[in-house]
Amino acid sequence: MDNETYAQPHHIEDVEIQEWLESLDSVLESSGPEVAAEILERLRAHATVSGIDLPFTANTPYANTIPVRLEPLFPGDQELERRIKSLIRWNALAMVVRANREEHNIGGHISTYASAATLYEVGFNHFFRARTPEFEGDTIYFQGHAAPGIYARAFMEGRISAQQLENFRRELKPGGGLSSYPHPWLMSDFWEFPTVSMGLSPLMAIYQARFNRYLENRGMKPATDAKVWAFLGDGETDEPESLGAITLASREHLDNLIFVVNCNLQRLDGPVRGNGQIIQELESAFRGARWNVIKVLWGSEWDPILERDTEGLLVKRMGELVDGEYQKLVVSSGAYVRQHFFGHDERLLKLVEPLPDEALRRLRLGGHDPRKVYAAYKAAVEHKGGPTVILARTIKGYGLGEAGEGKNVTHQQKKLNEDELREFRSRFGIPLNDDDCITVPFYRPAEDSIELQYLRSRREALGGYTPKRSVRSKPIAADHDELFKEFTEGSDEREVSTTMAFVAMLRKMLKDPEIGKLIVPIVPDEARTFGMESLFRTVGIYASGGQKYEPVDMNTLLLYKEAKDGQILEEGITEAGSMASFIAAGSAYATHGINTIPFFIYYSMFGFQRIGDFIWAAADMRTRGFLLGGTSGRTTLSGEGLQHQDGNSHVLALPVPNLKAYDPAFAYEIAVIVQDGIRRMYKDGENWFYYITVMNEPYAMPPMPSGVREGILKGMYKYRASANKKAKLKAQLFGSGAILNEVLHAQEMLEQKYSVAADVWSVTSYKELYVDAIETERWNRLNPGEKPRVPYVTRCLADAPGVFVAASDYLKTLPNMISKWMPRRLAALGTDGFGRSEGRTSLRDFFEVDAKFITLATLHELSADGKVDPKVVDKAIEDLGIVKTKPNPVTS
Ligand SMILES: Cc1ncc(C[n+]2csc(CCOP(=O)(O)OP(=O)(O)O)c2C)c(N)n1
Ligand SMILES: [Mg+2]
Repeated sequence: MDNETYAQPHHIEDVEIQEWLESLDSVLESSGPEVAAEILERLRAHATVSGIDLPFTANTPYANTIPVRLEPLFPGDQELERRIKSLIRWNALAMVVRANREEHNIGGHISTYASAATLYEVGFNHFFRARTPEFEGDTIYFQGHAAPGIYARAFMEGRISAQQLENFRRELKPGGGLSSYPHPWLMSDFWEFPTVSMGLSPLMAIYQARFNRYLENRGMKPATDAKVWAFLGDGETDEPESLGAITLASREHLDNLIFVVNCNLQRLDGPVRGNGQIIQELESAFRGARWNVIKVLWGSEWDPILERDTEGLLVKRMGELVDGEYQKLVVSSGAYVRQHFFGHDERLLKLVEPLPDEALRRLRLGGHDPRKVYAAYKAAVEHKGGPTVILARTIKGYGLGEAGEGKNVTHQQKKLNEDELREFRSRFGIPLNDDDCITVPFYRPAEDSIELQYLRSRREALGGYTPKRSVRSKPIAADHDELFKEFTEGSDEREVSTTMAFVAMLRKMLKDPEIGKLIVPIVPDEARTFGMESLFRTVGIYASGGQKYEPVDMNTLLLYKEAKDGQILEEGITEAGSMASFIAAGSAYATHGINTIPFFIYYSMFGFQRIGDFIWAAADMRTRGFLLGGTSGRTTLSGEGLQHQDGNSHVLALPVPNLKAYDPAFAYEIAVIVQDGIRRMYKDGENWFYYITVMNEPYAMPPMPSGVREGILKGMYKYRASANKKAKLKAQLFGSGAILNEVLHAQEMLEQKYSVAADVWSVTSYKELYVDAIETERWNRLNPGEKPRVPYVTRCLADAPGVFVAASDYLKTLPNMISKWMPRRLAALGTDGFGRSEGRTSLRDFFEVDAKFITLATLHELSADGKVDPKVVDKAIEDLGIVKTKPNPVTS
């Protein structure tokens, strides 16, 4: 656009503008908003064809979206609600101040809830419906840093004791305390959703809302008008995950989804957009994504002033300020506001002439006005066809006065001095005298007070208290031995990969009368990579609107079939979105009382490494299900190079406490792990979830030897003992995943060429072995008088002769971390380093994990024990064709 010509219009006569505005008003009055909108649309079209270059804007003016005349009556007792809210504010503040008096630096946040109190209280009193046996209830993601306010309300409700409040952030105190933020792992009958790692909850909420529809469209739960509410910070929206999936929400017409962004214009360090306007920026992003956007910027006190502004000057002025200026204005005196905001234009000054300075100071923002917030929420829950976002303007640290209201330091404010406490007390009318108030006691009115009666009656009307988490599903009944039996029988020399074996298992599970319906296959655009495309036809891809086109491959067996009741969640290229679906499906046993069993299969490198924080949140949430790391193994996935070839994920799986991680080599191992996993999670109700790596290297799957089931689950078992009982030289070789075949090959070489009798162990899980060992060690430490227990790995190897050599497709640290519990020294081979784009054989040579290197390592260990002459080892290097000067894979 040519700025010169557009931004500097000819002088427009005020009277001319006035005429246009008046005629629009009269159309609005006589014919209503639709006709007015139609006229504006036509004007716009006319302007365009007449050569007027109107700039694109996805924004509306800096004003409330809902005009006063469309505001509904506030149905509650506003005064009583204000009093209740004030007490909650006090208790939320008290818990943080007390905790920090008790223990310096224990932390906690006052200012987030201070800004959001009205946003929550209007929700609690009028909108948030609890889960009941009859109604699934609304699903609410509370802003993590607002947790003190949510606890303070639960205290008023009588659900949390004063002692628990006292022990906020000190969970280990006698009688228990409260976790810093929403953590279902720590408070499993209270919190449902972990939200404090910012950006995760908005994305999880979107996929949760979509999953609710999935359950409905698949006939697994009745359709209801239950909502998913997600409360976010405005600073939080800078996380790419926050806005990353908003087009999915509109594309899926998720009118069961409401975002409330607490726009206090501040984050931790300072303003979110000091030099811009975060609200307008968010509005255009959400409108562009076809969300219903409701701005709640100005409180009721502004309405009469706006009404006097017949020329639209005030709204124009409101849109001119950058957030940094607003941050200052909202905490300034009335005189300052008059001079710096209204003083800009004589006509604006005139608008507020009748108001004293004090009244100007008290002009509230929309997010602090229950009537405005109520109107927005009502419009949001009634909106049809798509998601709604409410952009509510608030002040960070509202009510903290000198202690931090609107100040850049407010996020970190945890202590108030005596004057500040008294001031806060007076401002919110807390019935505490000057002396009492500085001890910051928790305050709960009498059980029969009108405040508590009102609060209870509101919650009763909405079905009970929330948040509240409970496990509502019934355990599944069967063990499904028959289903998994086939996979323990071997593939009869037919070469298949563990991925193919898993997919065959999945196909069979999908047909099972009990669990078939419960299975939720999730793929981020990788179904073909894993050979799952036949499932498209058999169970269909979920498409909420059904398939609106004839697929190009209609006449083939493997057509791309989408259906309203399709079972596969084909998420497209979003591991984060797929993980959010996994979380929704894997926690449905609690959220919905439905035992959905998610199987999320993905390129393993893009799992823990890319979306590790979602996996951590899934763990916190007690999510159940199976993560399948496909195309795994740094040397097994060939050709793809360093960004795809995964030798890391089993190490990254270590920190997640309730995750079982397996690197199986054979189909029967997968069958045993999956069957046992389903039993533990869905029959016995244990809080685990599973990570299983599957590979794309085809080889014959052997039948399951007898007596190995327990070993598979515990992490290791002897797969093949040496047939040579007479050999003097002995070794124990440990292999995992596809590298087990290299180990088996080395076993032969060692026996045939070097007369070493080696036993081969399949190590299915270093993590299981490690966890067992550290637990055993701990038990022994705490029970010094008792007979010491022996870790499983030590027991396995108690009588195992010879040297120990381990090889896997992952970092060497995996075998090394259990070596201290082995009776003797261990040599560990693994795939530390970046790697190369290469074929499998070359990669295994490069990383030194193939049969040659396993043989070499074994001979070297024997030589270190004085059992083999070093010259033999040197000769072996030559015979095996190992190049000593080859690059070091760890550093090259
Ligand atoms: C992923 C992540 N990064 C950083 C933080 C640390 N942190 C906690 S609160 C906060 C500022 C929050 O600002 P905003 O989202 O605007 O919320 P407000 O408190 O202003 O409502 C930051 C940076 C976090 N919790 N999560
Ligand atoms: Mg903020």
